[in-house]
Amino acid sequence: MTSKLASLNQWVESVAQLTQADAVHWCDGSDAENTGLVERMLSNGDLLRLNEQTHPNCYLHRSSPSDVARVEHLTFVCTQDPADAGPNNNWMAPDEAHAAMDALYKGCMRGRTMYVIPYCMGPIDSPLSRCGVEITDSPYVVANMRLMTRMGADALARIEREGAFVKGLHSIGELDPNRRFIMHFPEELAIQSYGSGYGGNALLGKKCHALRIASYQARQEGWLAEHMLIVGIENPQGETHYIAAAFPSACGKTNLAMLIPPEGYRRDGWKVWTVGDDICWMRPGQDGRLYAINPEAGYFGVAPGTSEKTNANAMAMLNRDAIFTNVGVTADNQPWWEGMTTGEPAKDWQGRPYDKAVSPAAHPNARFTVSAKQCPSYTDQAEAPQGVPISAIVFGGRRASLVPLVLEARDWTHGVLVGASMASETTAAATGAVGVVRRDSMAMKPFAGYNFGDYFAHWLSFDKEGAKLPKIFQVNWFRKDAAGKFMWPGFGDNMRVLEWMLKRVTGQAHAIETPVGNLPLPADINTDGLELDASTLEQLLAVDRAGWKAEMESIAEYLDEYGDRTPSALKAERAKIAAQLA
Ligand code: SAT
Ligand code: MN
Repeated sequence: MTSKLASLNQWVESVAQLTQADAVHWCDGSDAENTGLVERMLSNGDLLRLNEQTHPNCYLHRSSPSDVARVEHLTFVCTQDPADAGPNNNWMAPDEAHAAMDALYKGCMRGRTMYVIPYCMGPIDSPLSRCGVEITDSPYVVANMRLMTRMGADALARIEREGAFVKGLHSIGELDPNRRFIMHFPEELAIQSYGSGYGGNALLGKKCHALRIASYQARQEGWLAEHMLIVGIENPQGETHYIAAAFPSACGKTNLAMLIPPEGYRRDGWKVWTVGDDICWMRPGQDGRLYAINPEAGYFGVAPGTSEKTNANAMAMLNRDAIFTNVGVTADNQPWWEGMTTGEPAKDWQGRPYDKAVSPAAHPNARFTVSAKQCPSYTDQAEAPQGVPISAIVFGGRRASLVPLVLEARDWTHGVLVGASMASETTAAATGAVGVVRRDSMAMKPFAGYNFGDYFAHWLSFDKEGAKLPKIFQVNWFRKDAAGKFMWPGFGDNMRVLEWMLKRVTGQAHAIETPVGNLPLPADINTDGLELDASTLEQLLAVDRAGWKAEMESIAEYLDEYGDRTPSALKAERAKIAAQLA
């Protein structure tokens, strides 16, 4: 098979030549195709079948032990001018990167089948969607892309109509950490990845396309590609407001997107609808509001910590048609990970007999892949071609101290500063040290495909005549007390904070003004049925002036890292707050 698009056929042909693939398979996305791929992976050990009674059509993939997370130090943005990639990215000259990648790709698919995956990020019929083609030698990648994107014949038809697509080339190579690169060429709308089979390094539609390349395109075209979940909150009056929320990887986006409200809320008629759990593309609509789509069609979520208590919706969607990567298994071959409230592990993520002293059962970054439609809180608004209108944008990091439970930005410019100065403790989603606080602007540090200074300016540019922009908030679910214990229960109880935000949006809730933003008083947060002593909530909502003064100094240094590219309006906003704190 080939396509009706000469440029696509030529590219596929040239990759087949370079890689010397044994066979070329154009993916149509059909069930029959998937069944064939699964059979093939079951026979070569890429997949293991899980308990068919409890988990029909569920499979386990054990990745190479040194290939379990994104590799930020091996991820590059290759623009002609290094300043366009910015200090927030690793940079390599495009010619040099192409030469290095061509050398790696040369003959790398000998003895392997090369799969051509046409995919669409976003609903097939949405003007906000964008398409790509990933070429890969990994059937595991094909099976995951089938769950994570709209993949196959319909996507190919759109690509043939539009004539343009993002070119992604991926080979697992030898899975050698010393021969591994994730390269982005935003000016060519191209991605080249080699040597890793793991999620964000290999499923090129996700972080590589939908964030790094898309953020670059979005700047040129006047929209935003963000690392945000999208959730709808329906109040007892039946009105649904949509919230887009940015958190770094492994900080609870999936749980917040699928939140189950506390009992009292459910009794009163509050409901939560899941549109997306990781990526959000937004564009101003005719009416000046921002409209968002989830470019993905599935969830690639962190398994450890997911339980009936923390995310019952996720548990309900994971008992059929799912792929598990690097989880443990019970004696009767059910998936198992730390935090699960039932069962016990027999084997760890590497297939060894479970021994707590040797390793956790699941790798801390173990993942599940599943179609979004299997989530009980899924809404068909996720398929709406025009997207959903966004009422509030939330920025949240993991901060043991300083940042209060919630604060509201005074206006858009202040909100952009709040997002730009976000910081968070690092997690197991990327290789490297865990728990180190670093700046992670808009949770996009690993994902912005261009200079953060330009990115901040792009955010500010949305504040123009006729715009009806969402309110911006900052949250911190991760405050710890002196004993190192989390102070806020989080999970379903985060609904209490969302309620305050939405009532601010509709003008029904109270706030006090402080130099760092508008905060609720403890009495403004609904604590019915919550076991939390008054002094804890007071501390969670307190503004530590001395701490914030130091934070503002540190933010000034951070903004300076982007030199002239940092918009002066942002620096002025920071200076204003620092002066008020003094
Ligand atoms: O980058 S992944 O897609 O592997 C997951 C994440 O880090 O958010
Ligand atoms: Mn993510």
